[in-house]
Amino acid sequence: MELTINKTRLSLVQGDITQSDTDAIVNAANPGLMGGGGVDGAIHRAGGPAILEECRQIRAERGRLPTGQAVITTGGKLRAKHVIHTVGPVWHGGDSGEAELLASAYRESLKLAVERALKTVSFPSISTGVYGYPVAPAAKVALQTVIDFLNRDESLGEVVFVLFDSTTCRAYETALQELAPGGK
Ligand code: AR6
Repeated sequence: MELTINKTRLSLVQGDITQSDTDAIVNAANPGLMGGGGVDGAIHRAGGPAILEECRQIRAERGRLPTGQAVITTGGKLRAKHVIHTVGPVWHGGDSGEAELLASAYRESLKLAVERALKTVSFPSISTGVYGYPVAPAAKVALQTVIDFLNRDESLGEVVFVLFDSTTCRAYETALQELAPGGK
């Protein structure tokens, strides 16, 4: 499914984000930045040790990465030249600021991409795996945040959500149809 928001193509695909050839892919990391399971593990495995080495340096200089913030490293051996590492919120029932923190993770990732003059970015579904954020509300927050950003910033050419499984992909399609009717 894809549509145009202001000047930018926004698309939803099912797949493996490690195979994405956008300028950057976003990693659903944790504050330690030393890798983990899920998409984080897959990105470090596919990208090789150069990513972890840069994460180590960032960690040594800045300490742990707070939830909702983002940093950028090389993409190592990935097709994407860069990885933007962000930390989504752990789901605690929805009354602990989860939606705002999740929105911040998307916004800060997009800001970094724009600051580095990147044109294309892929996102996974941040927080909806190990961190337990229910996918329907997470999809709404993710898409609304990206749409709001693209309505204000015209420098990105394409934003892609690369969704690993069909249930997640369908949830994002449903949310996008509600937020921006007219996509195909
Ligand atoms: N491509 C795209 N999406 C993927 C891939 C892939 N290769 N692999 C998994 N996903 P999760 P979180 C999907 O758990 O909830 C890690 O241990 C997955 O199916 O990766 O933000 C970190 O180190 C799900 O839809 O991230 C943190 O400790 C989505 O990616 C913690 O997990 C997010 O699931 C972060 O948890």
